[in-house]
Amino acid sequence: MDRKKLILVNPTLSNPFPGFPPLGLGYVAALTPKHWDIEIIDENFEIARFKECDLVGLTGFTAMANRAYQIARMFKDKGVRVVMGGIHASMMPDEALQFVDTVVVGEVESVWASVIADFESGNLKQKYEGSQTDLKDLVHPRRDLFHEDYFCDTIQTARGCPNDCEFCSVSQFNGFAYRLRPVEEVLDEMATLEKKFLFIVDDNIVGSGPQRAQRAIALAHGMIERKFNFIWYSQTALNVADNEEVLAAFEESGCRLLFLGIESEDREVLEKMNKKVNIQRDYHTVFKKIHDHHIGIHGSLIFGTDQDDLDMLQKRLDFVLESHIDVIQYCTLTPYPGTRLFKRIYEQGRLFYTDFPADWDRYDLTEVLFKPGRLDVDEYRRMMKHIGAQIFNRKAIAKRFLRTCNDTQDFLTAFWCYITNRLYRTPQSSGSVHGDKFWYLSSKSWPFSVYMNPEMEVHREHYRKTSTTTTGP
Ligand code: B12
Repeated sequence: MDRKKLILVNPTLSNPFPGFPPLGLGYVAALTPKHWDIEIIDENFEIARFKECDLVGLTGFTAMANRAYQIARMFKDKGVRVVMGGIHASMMPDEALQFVDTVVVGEVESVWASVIADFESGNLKQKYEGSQTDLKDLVHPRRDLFHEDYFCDTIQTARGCPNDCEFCSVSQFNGFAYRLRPVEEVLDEMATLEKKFLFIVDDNIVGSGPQRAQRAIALAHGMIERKFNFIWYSQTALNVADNEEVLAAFEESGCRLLFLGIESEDREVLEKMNKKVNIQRDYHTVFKKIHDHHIGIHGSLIFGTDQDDLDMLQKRLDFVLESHIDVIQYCTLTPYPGTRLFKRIYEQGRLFYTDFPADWDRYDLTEVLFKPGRLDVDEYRRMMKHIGAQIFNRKAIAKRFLRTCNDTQDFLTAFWCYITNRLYRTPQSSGSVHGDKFWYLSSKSWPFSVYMNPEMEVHREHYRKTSTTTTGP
């Protein structure tokens, strides 16, 4: 059979810190038949330029959609067919089809063989709908194709989320049921990993309910028994602290940082978001239990909700500074396509920018995209500058470092948290493409600035200047 060439592209113009490899593309590559040569062009490291090939596959978050469409045009102009998958194309397939030949909606596993076969027989269709994959016997992503400079490995052990937070697109994309990979299969895949740092990309590693907790414990125990010695990080929810055994197993297996969607300290805000898992929980008790296991807390907060006024924002800031969260990440409430939030704000006619796709460039969690309920937009922007300065000034970061040392009694955890806080000081690491950002910032964050590729910086600057988003308030 004739050899063919597939180029997979990870368009990530705005991220100067190449933190995590594009796992989705690793899966696409793993499912591609052997007579195809595959190359990943990863814009975390190099600018995508035209190269001869038979087929191109693009992935992309919403904020990267326009860059993905630019790349599609570059290849299509030279007669190469382009397929797009991933979260944005799945939520906006008809939009994507204006720029690419084919869209894969949802998970790729059930349809990629047909995409390739149809391409080879000249019958490539416009749309393929992937079903929710049975995670038993899942292929291992082709990590050998990822850029060698990634400092950590990533792995996925489950898909789907039963929660239905208004702002989140995960359940729309992966479904409401947790689908779990068998623990032994996950451990077998972990055994192939070479890096010391591991990010388990699950949306909630402990899920909900005792059965899921037992599975999380089994996974951690397996990591201990097989002596993997990873230093690992994952995303979870406040219920992680419901079961002491989970935290003990996580600690022993090398977990040093957990991402928690805190969102807000205010009950009404949480109720309106439908963030049920946070309501009626005592944050301080949860944080203390996690810290007692030498694990740091990477807490994510949302500002700009319909309930917010200046007092509420000040209260959230006071909470976040005093709450013993070790790494603080915050954003402005962003209505991503496919979410109930987008539907509501769009139907209420409240979106400032509706020239899509151009305006997707603004969907990086830093812009004010609609008027927060009780605030004037300028007032909100001023307040957010103040909040950014309070959270990310050098003194605040240094103070947090000392507090993390004290809370976790673990220097590695504290150092990791310190570095991550420093990273959030950069406008780029907030994922922003435009100016007028709230991140309080210097643009260099040792030691990660060493990864910055000057050519990429010039390219990003050019993209910022030529981006055609509409002007808002
Ligand atoms: C890990 C993760 C990250 C990591 C790394 C991402 C990376 N390099 O891939 C980090 C921390 C860097 C990150 C950053 C951000 N993230 Co994030 N992230 C995730 C998370 C939790 C898992 C992603 C993942 O690896 N999934 C596993 C892989 C296997 O799934 P997948 O990529 O979807 O791929 C499957 C299919 O989509 C498909 N597929 C994917 N690509 C392609 C390509 C082709 C050609 C085909 C055919 C198929 C295909 O096949 C795969 C297997 O079925 C998701 C939530 C989620 N559950 O997906 C959020 C998520 C993707 N992130 C989200 C957001 C908003 C962000 C940020 C903007 C947040 C921020 N500002 O901090 C930034 C954006 C950074 C940037 N520069 O663009 C949103 C995206 C919403 C949207 N519409 O854009 C999500 C969905 C979370 C959410 N709650 O809504 N993220």
